[in-house]
Amino acid sequence: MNKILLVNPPYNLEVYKENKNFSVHPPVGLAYLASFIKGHGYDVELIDANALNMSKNELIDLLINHPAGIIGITSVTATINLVCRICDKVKESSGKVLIIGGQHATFKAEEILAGCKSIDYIVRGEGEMTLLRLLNRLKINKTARGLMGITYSEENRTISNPPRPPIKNINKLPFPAWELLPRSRYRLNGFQDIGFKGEQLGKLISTRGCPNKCTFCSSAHFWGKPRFRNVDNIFEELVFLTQKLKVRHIDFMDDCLTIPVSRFRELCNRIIGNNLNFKWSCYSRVQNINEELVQLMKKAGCFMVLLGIESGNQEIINSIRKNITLEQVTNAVKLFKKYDIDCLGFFMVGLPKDTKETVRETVDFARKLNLDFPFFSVTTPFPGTELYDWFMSSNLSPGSFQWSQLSTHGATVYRTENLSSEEIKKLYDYAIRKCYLDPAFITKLIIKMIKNPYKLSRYWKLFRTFINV
Ligand code: B12
Ligand code: SF4
Repeated sequence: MNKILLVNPPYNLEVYKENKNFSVHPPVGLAYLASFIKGHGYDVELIDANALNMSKNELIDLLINHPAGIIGITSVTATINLVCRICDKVKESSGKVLIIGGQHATFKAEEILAGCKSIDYIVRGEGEMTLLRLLNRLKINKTARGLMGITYSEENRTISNPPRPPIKNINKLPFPAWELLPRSRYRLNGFQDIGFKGEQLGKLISTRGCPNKCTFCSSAHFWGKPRFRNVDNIFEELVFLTQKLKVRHIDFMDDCLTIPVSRFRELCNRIIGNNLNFKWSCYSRVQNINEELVQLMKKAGCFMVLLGIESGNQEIINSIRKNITLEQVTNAVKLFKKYDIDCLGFFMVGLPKDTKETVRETVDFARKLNLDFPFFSVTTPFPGTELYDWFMSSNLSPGSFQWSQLSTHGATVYRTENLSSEEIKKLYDYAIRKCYLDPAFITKLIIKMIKNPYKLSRYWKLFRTFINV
């Protein structure tokens, strides 16, 4: 049987020109695919070239010489150019079957195939079942004709088969194949890392999708109606991670772990009732946060929450359909701080209705909240979002541009009716300087460093990276 190799491309090094200060995350999506197809008898290997710090050329050599005849690579908008360059080189020298999947590939499948002839198949949307069905076809030399979820080329035509319905019961999926990942390489940045160091970091995702439909986010379009794993199933994975892999920090990657709140309460109580000895962090929304819930989270071992706040102006928040109020944000942050749970907040600069004034309000709000760390991004119209459709159909878009020009840390093509690309970039720099060079923020940072010397060098390096804008 043909061996299959799944690949996480080296984006830290090749896209972000990595400075070693940021996090290194496991590619959980690929690890899900690996365990699923392995469970169906396929011989699979996973190369996390990102974590292994490989260069593009080292990876290309490895792929060309690897015994696998089928290679699957993951892609998001930021990495698609890199993935296409890798595919072109590998195809040129080896003729292997090349499959790509992931967020960007899903929303831009036909465009990708038109520009990158070396890719054989694009798996759109949720990958497990579609990849398995495709491998089953390839095994018996059959084409992808009619295979749901696949885009491919046939006789110089690009064909997009109908989408595949999502897997109904995600409790039935096998857990990600951690055994195929270089576990000691994974770490979070200085602000999120609680000091257990690489080996013990675990990631878990218990939901596919999000019930909300923020205009800048593709989650609802990608995953469809949200599907939730049950507490028994999540707990089984927690036991596996903590007992078998000796993980001490679990980062829940759900778009919003605290929804639905009944499941979340049950999960916290299950963790409290069993001594698994780990701490955890998660993304949360602010609407359903109250004192009783925060107390429960603390008791269950939560040490950090990440909140999508986006703006400090209520009208801007309403315009992106975030469905939260500034008052809810303030109350939630106060409660998390009261129970000594670190609070990280995400903000966006250059939302469609933003003006210089509203961005300044956002920065003031971020400072007033007294977060442990405020993160800012330049608004970016990713395919699959309402923001993208708006941008592309407006007269603001330059029409054609490189995907690499869409960056969450600096606008080069994106602009709005009120703000030019240059103004957005300046406002982003302003936000960073104003927040990170604030004496109160620096004092807080120094206190944290003193409390946890392990973090000292990592905090310092990250801080330098951020202020170097
Ligand atoms: C964890 C996470 C990260 C982590 C780790 C990323 C990783 N490689 O796992 C970090 C922090 C590094 C990260 C960074 C970024 N991220 Co991120 N991230 C996520 C998050 C929350 C979870 C990813 C995940 O594991 N999902 C669960 C698994 C099961 O899903 P999956 O990875 O998509 O894989 C499934 C399918 O896509 C498909 N599939 C995927 N790859 C392949 C490959 C093949 C061959 C096949 C057949 C199928 C297939 O099958 C898988 C199983 O069903 C998602 C949101 C989400 N809920 O998915 C955003 C998300 C992927 N990130 C996003 C963004 C924008 C970014 C950044 C650009 C942010 C930034 N400010 O820089 C960077 C880009 C990083 C990069 N690769 O260059 C966007 C992507 C939008 C886009 N069009 O690109 C998302 C969708 C968030 C959102 N809703 O807007 N991210
Ligand atoms: S930004 Fe967060 S809350 Fe909004 S749709 Fe995306 S995942 Fe859901």
